[in-house]
Amino acid sequence: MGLTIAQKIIKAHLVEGDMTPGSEIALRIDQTLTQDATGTMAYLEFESIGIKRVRTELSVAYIDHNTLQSGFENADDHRYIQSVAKKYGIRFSRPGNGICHQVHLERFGKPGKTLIGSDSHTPTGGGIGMLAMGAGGMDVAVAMGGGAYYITMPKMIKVNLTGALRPFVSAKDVSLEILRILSVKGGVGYIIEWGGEGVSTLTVPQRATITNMGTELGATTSIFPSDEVTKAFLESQGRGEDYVPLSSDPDAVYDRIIDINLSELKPLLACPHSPDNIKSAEELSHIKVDQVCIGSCTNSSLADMLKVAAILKGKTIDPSVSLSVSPGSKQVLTMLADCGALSDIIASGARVLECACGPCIGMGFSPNSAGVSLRTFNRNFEGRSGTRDGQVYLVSPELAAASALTGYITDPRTLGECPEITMPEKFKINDSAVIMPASETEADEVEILRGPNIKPFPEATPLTDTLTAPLTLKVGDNITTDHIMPAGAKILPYRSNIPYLSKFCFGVCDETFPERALEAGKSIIVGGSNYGQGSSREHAALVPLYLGVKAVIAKSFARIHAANLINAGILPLTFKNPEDYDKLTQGDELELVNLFEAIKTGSAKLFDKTTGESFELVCDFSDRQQKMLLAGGLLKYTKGE
Ligand code: MIC
Ligand code: SF4
Repeated sequence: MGLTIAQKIIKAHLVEGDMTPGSEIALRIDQTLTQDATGTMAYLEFESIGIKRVRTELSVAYIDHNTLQSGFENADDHRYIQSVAKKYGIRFSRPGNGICHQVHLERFGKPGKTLIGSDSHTPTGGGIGMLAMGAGGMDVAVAMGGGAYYITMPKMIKVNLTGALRPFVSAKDVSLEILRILSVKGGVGYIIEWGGEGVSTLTVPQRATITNMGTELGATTSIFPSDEVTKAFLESQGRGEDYVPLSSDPDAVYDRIIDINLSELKPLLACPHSPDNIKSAEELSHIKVDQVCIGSCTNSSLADMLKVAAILKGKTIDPSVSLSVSPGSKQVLTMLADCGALSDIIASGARVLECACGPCIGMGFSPNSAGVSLRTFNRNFEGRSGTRDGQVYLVSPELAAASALTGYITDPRTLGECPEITMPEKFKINDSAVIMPASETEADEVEILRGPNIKPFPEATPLTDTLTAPLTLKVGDNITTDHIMPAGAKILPYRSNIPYLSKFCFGVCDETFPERALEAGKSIIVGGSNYGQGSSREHAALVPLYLGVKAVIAKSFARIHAANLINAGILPLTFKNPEDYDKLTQGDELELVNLFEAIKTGSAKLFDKTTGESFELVCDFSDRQQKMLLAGGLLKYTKGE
């Protein structure tokens, strides 16, 4: 039987397990990336493993999230990460060099390689034919130490593309269309492979926009073939030697095939507050816009910025709109400046921000009260923008620029002729903002610089046979890690300080939770389906661990968060009968007995001491996960404690 592209890369990197969907496999990891909001924790964990040098082909530490530096905290964390990178053999991408995924695509990604990153949008690398996955910081730490990365062997969806995008229709609209078809849960347990004759019409940055937002489908990752377009992209980046062709076998088998005709797509928007709440621009043209933000790892390539500049050229934005533009990398910004397009953007009235995540993670640029904000980003979860009642719509750069001009949601096709952009044959290469590590001989002399913001991470305790604890919080479906551990300008600087962060845990759902959990000492959380979707932040597991959460019972879990819970020694359990969810009430006293036996057999009994009812739970863990839970989490298991 033939293989898909992803299966070929998996086969070439398989160190344990067999490739039967649903079973656990271990993969050798060629490259890792971290960003600063998850990086400090990942490097503290790496240090605690006690390895002298990273064992990957390439590891890069990016600073792109916490660049506001409104106090000493971030600057200290950046220094810490820079010193760790120097000592342990990791390249350090300075603040200002750009958003990790954009820079990685430009300068480091290689077709056919495996990449894990402590950021959920690491699948952006699938645009260049990498098997790139988001992971918790601890998993990245272990991979840097040469350890394998464990995942459940995914099933395969193929999206068969035909036709070509029409003027003013964008790769972002392809992402929104697949979200409309599959929903934020539809990709869970799958790798999404993009194929068909339409693929050759898409550039690498367009493909990367699509694989980037595959994260919003809950997919393990998304991947494109590596073809002549990939080759030309690598050559334009001066990296022609990194090219290898990659395609699926003609008889490769997919679990599901979805057809999308690119020629039939039109400009779309994801409406508040979920990336799968899709409507067309035509339907929403009456909505007044307060703010427009262009950038993020989804839409900040040179081509995206050039399109925006061409639409804005010679025009002024509507007086009631505030427009921000954040180019994805220093390379993009420099080239925009060199060709004059940056002047067109500035002249239109836009506020040009630095090459970083910025507004996407609520680092400034929060909308006004109940403000309508159109963003070329990938997530519009409630409160993520920093304004609790902000109404965030996810859109293409073309739609964003058009709406900034009119002040209303505007189908860019109404602007008339689509401006042509010319892409350069060669990109401007200047890697001076990537600092190389010390050599192995000099590494011993490098001192690690720790600031007072860095507090030790909480340690998990080994599983006990009986767990009696109150249900301190019951939440609904599609709870994101932004609900569990919010980000934003006020909180993000404390990513290295779990005790402080804990005050904000579940703040969007129930501000009283942290106090209640601490008072209870031990507790259990109940959630609906797709619990923990979104960001890879392991803080969404480490902070509950700090607050004494021992188990989360849900209808289903998102992949990275379930792994983070187990890594932190917290039990993720699912209801055998999802309707039992309705029978549990916040405040009930719950009990789980014979847990040692239960994790072996895969089924546990939950006893509700308050109502006297009992329920069946599924606790389907691999051998390795069972050992991790018994040891008290991944670090203790890795260190053999
Ligand atoms: C995000 O987009 O939510 C983030 C911020 O990039 C996160 C990582 C984090 O929480 O630090 C992600 O996507 O994993
Ligand atoms: Fe940064 Fe936003 Fe991309 Fe996350 S989604 S990596 S915050 S740009």
